[in-house]
Amino acid sequence: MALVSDKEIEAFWRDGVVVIRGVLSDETLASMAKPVDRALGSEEMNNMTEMGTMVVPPSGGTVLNDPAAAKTGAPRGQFHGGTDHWWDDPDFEAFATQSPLPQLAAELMRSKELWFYEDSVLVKEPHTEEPTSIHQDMAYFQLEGDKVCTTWCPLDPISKATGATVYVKGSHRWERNFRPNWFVSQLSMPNTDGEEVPHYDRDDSEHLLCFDMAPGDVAVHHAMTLHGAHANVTDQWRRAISVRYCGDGTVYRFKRGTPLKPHHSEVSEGDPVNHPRCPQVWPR
Ligand SMILES: O=C(O)CCC(=O)C(=O)O
Repeated sequence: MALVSDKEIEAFWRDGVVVIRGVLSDETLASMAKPVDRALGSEEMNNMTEMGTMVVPPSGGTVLNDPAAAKTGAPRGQFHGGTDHWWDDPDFEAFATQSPLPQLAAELMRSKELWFYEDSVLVKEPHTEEPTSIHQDMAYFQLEGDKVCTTWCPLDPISKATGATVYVKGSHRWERNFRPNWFVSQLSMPNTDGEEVPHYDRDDSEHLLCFDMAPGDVAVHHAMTLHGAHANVTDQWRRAISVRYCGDGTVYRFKRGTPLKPHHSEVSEGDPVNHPRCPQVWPR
């Protein structure tokens, strides 16, 4: 049975994002609460809040912490982010490969086959001041292709106040490559190629789409869509898992300055994706 309608497929390709309601069951969501907690406690997790204080010295080169940017005062929440938890946590692997997500992504991208690229955990504690910087996922992926997407799966109710994601409508069709940044500052990663990401006011409803979401809803965006998220100004946690997939025609394309995964040394530019670290997940 299809998980998405023709209208939803049309919206995905027109706007570069669509929210599919009620895709994940309560049971599936509950099964990911502990794994997310485990991820938060793991050493692989980055404290994005601290990374937000990073600056590149005017002379270029190594990124430093900017003490002036570290804020003081009332206790504030931290923004945590990490990737590839499935490498050593079977619960993340099951979520990415056995849940409805692969079928959902394949249907929306009209892809006969689908591969799993990466999972990410993105948690904003209560009162996390950092909005997520506007960025383009393709800048971080060592990939090229038109059928590449992110499924953003919140475990908590989402509104603008708790840190809803925002998407620049239709930006996946601009045919423009933007430099990757540090997610919490608009600062581009050093030695990377592309244009600087333009500034957007997150409340700019003329250009940006923003959705209230319930746990179980999934926002799927195209890898070329510019997007970010609001700060979490509430007393609630904002926990989300992103699972990233690629479909028919995707090949490896290495991007200068963008972090590599260990298995990227075993594949070559232009190879179709298909490696044990990028397994086929659809059809099952
Ligand atoms: O969760 C967030 O704050 C941002 C999510 C995002 O940018 C992504 O998963 O690609």
